Amino acid sequence: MRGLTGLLYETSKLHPVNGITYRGKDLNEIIKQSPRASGGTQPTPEGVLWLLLTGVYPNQEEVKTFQEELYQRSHLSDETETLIRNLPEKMHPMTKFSIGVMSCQPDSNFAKAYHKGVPKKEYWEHTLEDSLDICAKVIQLAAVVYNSTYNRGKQLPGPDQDLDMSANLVQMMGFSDKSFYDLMRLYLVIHADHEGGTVSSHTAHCVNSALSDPYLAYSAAMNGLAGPLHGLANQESLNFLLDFEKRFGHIWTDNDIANYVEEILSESRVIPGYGHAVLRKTDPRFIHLLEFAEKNIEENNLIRLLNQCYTVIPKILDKHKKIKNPWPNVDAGSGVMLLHYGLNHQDFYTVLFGVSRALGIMSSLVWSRAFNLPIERPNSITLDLLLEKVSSGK
Ligand code: FCX
Repeated sequence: MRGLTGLLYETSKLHPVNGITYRGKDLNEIIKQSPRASGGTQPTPEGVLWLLLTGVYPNQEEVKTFQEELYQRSHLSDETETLIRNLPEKMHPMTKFSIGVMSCQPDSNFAKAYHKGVPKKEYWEHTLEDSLDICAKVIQLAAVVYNSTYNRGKQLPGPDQDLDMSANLVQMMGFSDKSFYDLMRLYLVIHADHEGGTVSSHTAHCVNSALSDPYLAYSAAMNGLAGPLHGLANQESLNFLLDFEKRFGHIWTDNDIANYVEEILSESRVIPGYGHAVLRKTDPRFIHLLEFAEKNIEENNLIRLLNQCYTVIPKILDKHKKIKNPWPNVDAGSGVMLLHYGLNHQDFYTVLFGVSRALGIMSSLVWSRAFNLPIERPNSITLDLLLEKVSSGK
Protein backbone atom coordinates (compact mmCIF):
# COMPACT_ATOMS: atom_id res chain seq x y z
CA MET A 1 0.00 0.00 0.00
CA ARG A 2 3.10 2.23 -0.02
CA GLY A 3 2.05 4.26 -3.03
CA LEU A 4 -1.53 4.71 -1.88
CA THR A 5 -2.49 7.85 -0.02
CA GLY A 6 -5.24 6.67 2.27
CA LEU A 7 -4.81 8.48 5.57
CA LEU A 8 -5.34 11.97 6.93
CA TYR A 9 -2.68 12.46 9.59
CA GLU A 10 -2.23 15.95 10.95
CA THR A 11 0.83 15.96 13.16
CA SER A 12 3.75 15.00 10.90
CA LYS A 13 4.83 14.35 7.33
CA LEU A 14 7.82 12.37 6.07
CA HIS A 15 9.86 13.51 3.07
CA PRO A 16 11.96 10.77 1.39
CA VAL A 17 15.14 12.87 1.49
CA ASN A 18 14.64 15.65 4.05
CA GLY A 19 13.06 13.42 6.67
CA ILE A 20 10.33 14.20 9.13
CA THR A 21 8.53 17.48 9.81
CA TYR A 22 6.30 17.99 12.84
CA ARG A 23 3.41 20.32 12.04
CA GLY A 24 5.31 21.49 8.96
CA LYS A 25 8.48 22.26 10.90
CA ASP A 26 11.77 20.62 10.06
CA LEU A 27 13.44 18.59 12.83
CA ASN A 28 16.60 20.77 12.63
CA GLU A 29 14.53 23.85 13.27
CA ILE A 30 12.60 22.14 16.09
CA ILE A 31 15.81 21.08 17.80
CA LYS A 32 17.11 24.66 17.61
CA GLN A 33 13.91 26.54 18.48
CA SER A 34 11.96 24.39 20.91
CA PRO A 35 12.26 25.36 24.61
CA ARG A 36 15.00 23.72 26.64
CA ALA A 37 14.97 22.45 30.20
CA SER A 38 17.00 24.67 32.51
CA GLY A 39 20.63 23.62 32.35
CA GLY A 40 20.02 21.36 29.34
CA THR A 41 21.25 21.62 25.75
CA GLN A 42 18.38 19.76 24.05
CA PRO A 43 14.67 20.55 23.59
CA THR A 44 12.22 18.95 25.99
CA PRO A 45 9.53 16.43 24.94
CA GLU A 46 6.94 18.59 26.71
CA GLY A 47 7.62 21.43 24.26
CA VAL A 48 7.40 19.07 21.31
CA LEU A 49 4.13 17.57 22.56
CA TRP A 50 2.71 21.12 22.71
CA LEU A 51 3.94 21.74 19.17
CA LEU A 52 2.43 18.47 17.89
CA LEU A 53 -0.91 19.28 19.47
CA THR A 54 -1.17 22.95 18.55
CA GLY A 55 1.18 23.59 15.62
CA VAL A 56 3.11 26.34 17.47
CA TYR A 57 6.04 26.40 19.90
CA PRO A 58 5.18 27.13 23.52
CA ASN A 59 7.01 29.96 25.28
CA GLN A 60 9.04 29.23 28.43
CA GLU A 61 6.13 30.09 30.74
CA GLU A 62 3.70 27.86 28.81
CA VAL A 63 6.08 24.93 28.74
CA LYS A 64 6.68 25.28 32.49
CA THR A 65 2.93 25.19 33.22
CA PHE A 66 2.50 22.30 30.80
CA GLN A 67 5.29 20.36 32.51
CA GLU A 68 3.54 20.88 35.87
CA GLU A 69 0.22 19.76 34.43
CA LEU A 70 1.74 16.61 32.95
CA TYR A 71 3.43 15.88 36.25
CA GLN A 72 0.03 16.03 37.99
CA ARG A 73 -1.33 13.55 35.45
CA SER A 74 1.55 11.09 35.71
CA HIS A 75 0.50 9.17 38.81
CA LEU A 76 0.06 5.38 38.48
CA SER A 77 -2.37 3.45 40.65
CA ASP A 78 -1.02 0.90 43.15
CA GLU A 79 -2.85 -1.79 41.15
CA THR A 80 -0.92 -0.92 37.98
CA GLU A 81 2.44 -0.84 39.74
CA THR A 82 1.76 -4.15 41.50
CA LEU A 83 0.57 -5.75 38.28
CA ILE A 84 3.76 -4.79 36.43
CA ARG A 85 6.00 -5.86 39.32
CA ASN A 86 4.33 -9.27 39.38
CA LEU A 87 4.73 -10.01 35.68
CA PRO A 88 7.24 -12.78 34.90
CA GLU A 89 10.80 -11.47 35.05
CA LYS A 90 11.58 -12.99 31.65
CA MET A 91 8.63 -11.38 29.85
CA HIS A 92 9.85 -8.87 27.22
CA PRO A 93 9.69 -5.27 28.55
CA MET A 94 7.53 -4.24 25.58
CA THR A 95 4.93 -6.84 26.57
CA LYS A 96 5.03 -5.55 30.14
CA PHE A 97 4.73 -1.97 28.91
CA SER A 98 1.72 -2.76 26.75
CA ILE A 99 0.04 -4.62 29.64
CA GLY A 100 0.81 -1.65 31.91
CA VAL A 101 -0.94 0.71 29.48
CA MET A 102 -3.95 -1.62 29.33
CA SER A 103 -4.17 -1.69 33.11
CA CYS A 104 -4.66 2.12 33.12
CA GLN A 105 -7.51 1.81 30.61
CA PRO A 106 -10.36 1.66 33.19
CA ASP A 107 -9.54 5.36 33.87
CA SER A 108 -10.26 6.35 30.28
CA ASN A 109 -12.07 9.66 30.22
CA PHE A 110 -13.17 9.00 26.62
CA ALA A 111 -14.71 5.58 27.43
CA LYS A 112 -16.67 7.04 30.36
CA ALA A 113 -17.86 10.03 28.33
CA TYR A 114 -18.89 7.81 25.41
CA HIS A 115 -20.97 5.60 27.68
CA LYS A 116 -22.64 8.69 29.15
CA GLY A 117 -23.61 9.59 25.57
CA VAL A 118 -21.66 12.83 25.00
CA PRO A 119 -22.19 14.32 21.53
CA LYS A 120 -19.72 13.43 18.75
CA LYS A 121 -18.41 16.99 18.49
CA GLU A 122 -17.02 16.63 22.03
CA TYR A 123 -15.12 13.39 21.41
CA TRP A 124 -11.88 15.22 20.76
CA GLU A 125 -11.97 16.89 24.18
CA HIS A 126 -12.15 13.54 25.99
CA THR A 127 -9.50 12.15 23.65
CA LEU A 128 -7.29 15.10 24.62
CA GLU A 129 -7.76 14.31 28.33
CA ASP A 130 -6.74 10.67 27.79
CA SER A 131 -3.90 11.65 25.49
CA LEU A 132 -2.33 13.99 28.03
CA ASP A 133 -2.77 11.37 30.76
CA ILE A 134 -1.10 8.71 28.61
CA CYS A 135 1.85 10.95 27.60
CA ALA A 136 2.39 11.71 31.29
CA LYS A 137 1.95 8.14 32.58
CA VAL A 138 4.22 6.43 30.06
CA ILE A 139 7.26 7.94 31.80
CA GLN A 140 6.33 6.28 35.07
CA LEU A 141 5.19 3.09 33.36
CA ALA A 142 8.54 2.77 31.59
CA ALA A 143 10.43 3.38 34.84
CA VAL A 144 8.39 0.74 36.69
CA VAL A 145 8.93 -1.76 33.86
CA TYR A 146 12.67 -1.06 33.90
CA ASN A 147 13.11 -1.19 37.66
CA SER A 148 10.94 -4.26 38.19
CA THR A 149 12.91 -6.08 35.49
CA TYR A 150 16.51 -4.98 36.06
CA ASN A 151 16.68 -3.13 39.38
CA ARG A 152 14.78 -5.48 41.68
CA GLY A 153 15.25 -4.60 45.35
CA LYS A 154 17.14 -1.35 44.66
CA GLN A 155 16.02 1.92 46.32
CA LEU A 156 15.54 4.45 43.51
CA PRO A 157 14.32 8.05 43.37
CA GLY A 158 10.62 8.66 42.68
CA PRO A 159 9.37 11.31 40.22
CA ASP A 160 10.60 14.87 40.78
CA GLN A 161 8.19 17.62 39.79
CA ASP A 162 10.99 20.05 39.03
CA LEU A 163 12.41 17.85 36.28
CA ASP A 164 11.20 17.50 32.71
CA MET A 165 9.94 14.12 31.47
CA SER A 166 13.28 12.95 30.10
CA ALA A 167 15.35 13.82 33.14
CA ASN A 168 12.70 12.26 35.37
CA LEU A 169 12.73 9.02 33.41
CA VAL A 170 16.52 8.76 33.46
CA GLN A 171 16.66 9.58 37.17
CA MET A 172 13.90 7.13 38.10
CA MET A 173 15.85 4.36 36.34
CA GLY A 174 18.81 5.07 38.61
CA PHE A 175 21.05 7.22 36.36
CA SER A 176 22.29 10.68 37.30
CA ASP A 177 24.55 11.82 34.43
CA LYS A 178 23.20 15.18 33.18
CA SER A 179 24.50 14.43 29.70
CA PHE A 180 22.25 11.33 29.71
CA TYR A 181 19.28 13.61 30.53
CA ASP A 182 20.16 15.51 27.36
CA LEU A 183 20.49 12.38 25.24
CA MET A 184 17.07 11.26 26.48
CA ARG A 185 15.59 14.67 25.58
CA LEU A 186 16.96 14.37 22.05
CA TYR A 187 15.88 10.71 21.86
CA LEU A 188 12.29 11.42 22.95
CA VAL A 189 12.02 14.40 20.61
CA ILE A 190 13.32 12.71 17.44
CA HIS A 191 11.29 9.49 17.81
CA ALA A 192 8.00 11.27 18.60
CA ASP A 193 6.26 10.96 15.23
CA HIS A 194 6.96 9.63 11.72
CA GLU A 195 3.82 10.18 9.65
CA GLY A 196 0.57 8.19 9.82
CA GLY A 197 1.54 5.09 7.86
CA THR A 198 4.08 3.55 10.28
CA VAL A 199 2.83 0.32 11.80
CA SER A 200 2.48 1.90 15.26
CA SER A 201 0.73 5.15 14.23
CA HIS A 202 -1.48 3.44 11.72
CA THR A 203 -2.48 0.76 14.22
CA ALA A 204 -3.45 3.40 16.78
CA HIS A 205 -5.42 5.27 14.13
CA CYS A 206 -7.25 2.13 12.98
CA VAL A 207 -8.12 0.91 16.49
CA ASN A 208 -9.24 4.37 17.60
CA SER A 209 -11.39 4.72 14.47
CA ALA A 210 -13.71 2.11 16.02
CA LEU A 211 -13.96 4.58 18.93
CA SER A 212 -11.89 2.27 21.07
CA ASP A 213 -10.42 4.67 23.61
CA PRO A 214 -6.84 6.04 23.40
CA TYR A 215 -5.49 3.48 25.92
CA LEU A 216 -6.70 0.59 23.77
CA ALA A 217 -5.33 2.29 20.66
CA TYR A 218 -1.93 3.13 22.15
CA SER A 219 -1.41 -0.32 23.65
CA ALA A 220 -2.19 -1.88 20.25
CA ALA A 221 0.29 0.53 18.66
CA MET A 222 2.96 -0.62 21.09
CA ASN A 223 2.39 -4.24 20.05
CA GLY A 224 3.16 -3.16 16.48
CA LEU A 225 6.19 -1.16 17.54
CA ALA A 226 7.51 -4.30 19.24
CA GLY A 227 8.15 -5.93 15.84
CA PRO A 228 11.75 -6.31 14.58
CA LEU A 229 11.03 -4.54 11.29
CA HIS A 230 9.77 -1.52 13.26
CA GLY A 231 10.77 -0.37 16.77
CA LEU A 232 12.54 -3.54 17.90
CA ALA A 233 15.17 -2.78 15.25
CA ASN A 234 16.96 -0.58 17.81
CA GLN A 235 17.78 -3.53 20.07
CA GLU A 236 18.59 -5.67 17.02
CA SER A 237 20.97 -3.00 15.67
CA LEU A 238 23.02 -2.92 18.84
CA ASN A 239 23.08 -6.73 18.92
CA PHE A 240 24.34 -6.67 15.33
CA LEU A 241 27.30 -4.46 16.35
CA LEU A 242 28.01 -6.41 19.54
CA ASP A 243 27.96 -9.75 17.66
CA PHE A 244 30.39 -8.30 15.13
CA GLU A 245 32.66 -7.08 17.93
CA LYS A 246 32.53 -10.49 19.60
CA ARG A 247 33.73 -12.10 16.41
CA PHE A 248 36.35 -9.56 15.30
CA GLY A 249 37.45 -7.94 18.57
CA HIS A 250 38.76 -4.40 18.30
CA ILE A 251 40.58 -4.71 14.99
CA TRP A 252 38.70 -5.12 11.74
CA THR A 253 38.70 -3.98 8.13
CA ASP A 254 36.02 -2.73 5.74
CA ASN A 255 36.14 -6.18 4.18
CA ASP A 256 35.28 -7.85 7.48
CA ILE A 257 32.17 -5.67 7.72
CA ALA A 258 31.26 -6.37 4.10
CA ASN A 259 31.64 -10.15 4.55
CA TYR A 260 29.66 -10.12 7.77
CA VAL A 261 26.81 -8.23 6.06
CA GLU A 262 26.83 -10.54 3.02
CA GLU A 263 26.70 -13.56 5.32
CA ILE A 264 23.57 -12.21 7.04
CA LEU A 265 21.95 -11.37 3.71
CA SER A 266 22.72 -14.83 2.35
CA GLU A 267 20.70 -16.27 5.25
CA SER A 268 17.72 -14.12 4.15
CA ARG A 269 17.98 -12.02 7.29
CA VAL A 270 17.78 -8.23 7.37
CA ILE A 271 20.51 -5.80 8.38
CA PRO A 272 18.82 -4.03 11.28
CA GLY A 273 18.89 -0.25 11.27
CA TYR A 274 19.21 -0.02 7.49
CA GLY A 275 16.51 0.56 4.90
CA HIS A 276 13.18 2.32 5.08
CA ALA A 277 9.77 2.21 3.44
CA VAL A 278 9.74 5.95 2.71
CA LEU A 279 13.20 7.44 3.30
CA ARG A 280 15.64 7.33 0.39
CA LYS A 281 18.65 8.91 2.13
CA THR A 282 20.33 8.67 5.52
CA ASP A 283 17.68 9.28 8.16
CA PRO A 284 18.29 12.82 9.53
CA ARG A 285 17.48 11.43 13.00
CA PHE A 286 20.51 9.14 12.68
CA ILE A 287 22.64 12.21 11.86
CA HIS A 288 21.30 14.03 14.92
CA LEU A 289 22.40 11.12 17.09
CA LEU A 290 25.86 11.06 15.50
CA GLU A 291 26.22 14.81 16.06
CA PHE A 292 25.23 14.37 19.70
CA ALA A 293 27.84 11.63 20.06
CA GLU A 294 30.50 13.81 18.46
CA LYS A 295 29.87 16.61 20.96
CA ASN A 296 29.23 14.58 24.09
CA ILE A 297 30.76 11.12 23.85
CA GLU A 298 34.42 10.35 23.67
CA GLU A 299 35.00 8.07 20.72
CA ASN A 300 34.70 4.44 21.78
CA ASN A 301 35.04 1.18 19.92
CA LEU A 302 31.36 0.76 19.12
CA ILE A 303 30.97 4.33 17.88
CA ARG A 304 33.99 3.78 15.67
CA LEU A 305 32.34 0.60 14.37
CA LEU A 306 29.01 2.40 13.89
CA ASN A 307 30.73 5.10 11.80
CA GLN A 308 32.62 2.55 9.75
CA CYS A 309 29.44 0.54 9.12
CA TYR A 310 27.85 3.78 7.92
CA THR A 311 30.53 4.08 5.23
CA VAL A 312 30.59 0.38 4.25
CA ILE A 313 27.06 -1.05 4.58
CA PRO A 314 25.16 1.29 2.21
CA LYS A 315 27.58 0.35 -0.60
CA ILE A 316 26.89 -3.36 -0.02
CA LEU A 317 23.11 -2.96 0.27
CA ASP A 318 23.07 -0.78 -2.81
CA LYS A 319 24.35 -3.74 -4.85
CA HIS A 320 21.21 -5.69 -3.86
CA LYS A 321 18.83 -3.99 -6.21
CA LYS A 322 15.67 -5.10 -4.45
CA ILE A 323 16.62 -3.01 -1.38
CA LYS A 324 15.21 0.41 -2.14
CA ASN A 325 17.03 2.36 0.56
CA PRO A 326 20.53 1.25 1.58
CA TRP A 327 20.99 4.03 4.15
CA PRO A 328 20.78 3.85 7.96
CA ASN A 329 17.60 4.75 9.82
CA VAL A 330 17.34 6.08 13.37
CA ASP A 331 17.51 2.60 14.91
CA ALA A 332 21.05 2.00 13.64
CA GLY A 333 22.61 4.39 16.14
CA SER A 334 20.36 4.85 19.16
CA GLY A 335 21.43 1.69 21.03
CA VAL A 336 25.13 2.60 20.97
CA MET A 337 24.33 5.93 22.64
CA LEU A 338 22.17 4.37 25.33
CA LEU A 339 24.81 1.74 26.02
CA HIS A 340 27.45 4.45 26.42
CA TYR A 341 25.46 5.89 29.33
CA GLY A 342 25.21 2.50 30.99
CA LEU A 343 21.75 1.45 29.78
CA ASN A 344 22.92 -2.03 28.85
CA HIS A 345 19.59 -3.84 28.64
CA GLN A 346 18.87 -3.86 24.91
CA ASP A 347 15.46 -5.45 25.51
CA PHE A 348 14.36 -2.19 27.05
CA TYR A 349 15.25 0.11 24.15
CA THR A 350 11.96 -0.23 22.29
CA VAL A 351 10.08 0.86 25.42
CA LEU A 352 11.91 4.22 25.14
CA PHE A 353 10.88 4.42 21.50
CA GLY A 354 7.31 3.72 22.64
CA VAL A 355 7.41 6.44 25.30
CA SER A 356 8.48 8.92 22.66
CA ARG A 357 5.98 7.73 20.04
CA ALA A 358 3.15 8.39 22.53
CA LEU A 359 3.66 12.12 21.85
CA GLY A 360 2.91 11.85 18.13
CA ILE A 361 0.30 9.12 18.26
CA MET A 362 -1.70 10.76 21.02
CA SER A 363 -1.62 14.23 19.42
CA SER A 364 -2.76 12.67 16.21
CA LEU A 365 -5.73 10.88 17.77
CA VAL A 366 -6.95 14.21 19.16
CA TRP A 367 -6.96 15.64 15.62
CA SER A 368 -8.59 12.51 14.14
CA ARG A 369 -11.48 12.90 16.56
CA ALA A 370 -11.65 16.67 15.97
CA PHE A 371 -11.95 15.94 12.23
CA ASN A 372 -14.51 13.25 13.06
CA LEU A 373 -12.73 10.77 10.79
CA PRO A 374 -14.78 7.66 10.03
CA ILE A 375 -14.15 4.04 10.99
CA GLU A 376 -11.31 2.60 8.89
CA ARG A 377 -12.55 -0.23 6.75
CA PRO A 378 -10.61 -0.81 3.51
CA ASN A 379 -11.89 -3.15 0.87
CA SER A 380 -10.29 -6.60 0.63
CA ILE A 381 -10.25 -9.37 -1.95
CA THR A 382 -9.86 -13.19 -1.98
CA LEU A 383 -7.11 -14.93 -3.95
CA ASP A 384 -9.71 -16.39 -6.38
CA LEU A 385 -11.15 -12.94 -7.09
CA LEU A 386 -7.65 -11.52 -7.47
CA LEU A 387 -6.70 -14.23 -9.98
CA GLU A 388 -9.97 -13.64 -11.84
CA LYS A 389 -9.24 -9.90 -12.04
CA VAL A 390 -5.68 -10.50 -13.24
CA SER A 391 -6.67 -13.06 -15.88
CA SER A 392 -9.51 -10.87 -17.19
CA GLY A 393 -7.11 -7.90 -17.30
CA LYS A 394 -9.62 -5.62 -15.43
N1 FCX B 1 18.45 -5.77 5.08
C1 FCX B 1 18.12 -6.80 4.23
N2 FCX B 1 17.11 -6.74 3.36
C2 FCX B 1 16.42 -5.59 3.29
C3 FCX B 1 16.73 -4.48 4.09
C4 FCX B 1 17.78 -4.61 5.02
N3 FCX B 1 18.09 -3.64 5.89
N4 FCX B 1 15.87 -3.48 3.79
C5 FCX B 1 15.04 -3.96 2.84
N5 FCX B 1 15.37 -5.23 2.54
C6 FCX B 1 14.69 -6.15 1.63
C7 FCX B 1 13.28 -6.39 2.13
O1 FCX B 1 13.27 -7.36 3.16
C8 FCX B 1 12.57 -6.80 0.85
O2 FCX B 1 12.93 -8.14 0.60
P1 FCX B 1 11.83 -9.18 0.00
O3 FCX B 1 11.36 -8.56 -1.28
O4 FCX B 1 12.62 -10.43 -0.18
O5 FCX B 1 10.76 -9.28 1.03
C9 FCX B 1 13.24 -5.91 -0.19
O6 FCX B 1 14.53 -5.54 0.37
C10 FCX B 1 12.49 -4.67 -0.54
O7 FCX B 1 12.26 -3.94 0.62
P2 FCX B 1 12.11 -2.34 0.57
O8 FCX B 1 11.02 -2.02 -0.38
O9 FCX B 1 13.44 -1.71 0.35
O10 FCX B 1 11.71 -2.00 2.07
P3 FCX B 1 10.33 -2.31 2.82
O11 FCX B 1 9.49 -1.07 2.74
O12 FCX B 1 9.71 -3.58 2.37
O13 FCX B 1 10.82 -2.49 4.30
C11 FCX B 1 12.02 -2.01 6.28
C12 FCX B 1 11.30 -1.40 5.07
C13 FCX B 1 12.39 -0.87 7.21
C14 FCX B 1 11.05 -2.94 7.00
C15 FCX B 1 13.27 -2.77 5.76
O14 FCX B 1 14.17 -1.86 5.18
C16 FCX B 1 13.98 -3.54 6.87
O15 FCX B 1 13.58 -4.66 7.16
N6 FCX B 1 15.03 -2.92 7.51
C17 FCX B 1 15.69 -3.55 8.63
C18 FCX B 1 14.85 -3.40 9.90
C19 FCX B 1 14.80 -1.97 10.36
O16 FCX B 1 15.81 -1.28 10.46
N7 FCX B 1 13.60 -1.48 10.72
C20 FCX B 1 13.41 -0.13 11.30
C21 FCX B 1 12.69 0.82 10.35
C22 FCX B 1 12.30 2.17 10.93
F1 FCX B 1 13.27 3.05 11.08
C23 FCX B 1 11.41 2.04 12.14
O17 FCX B 1 10.24 1.73 11.95
O18 FCX B 1 11.87 2.22 13.28
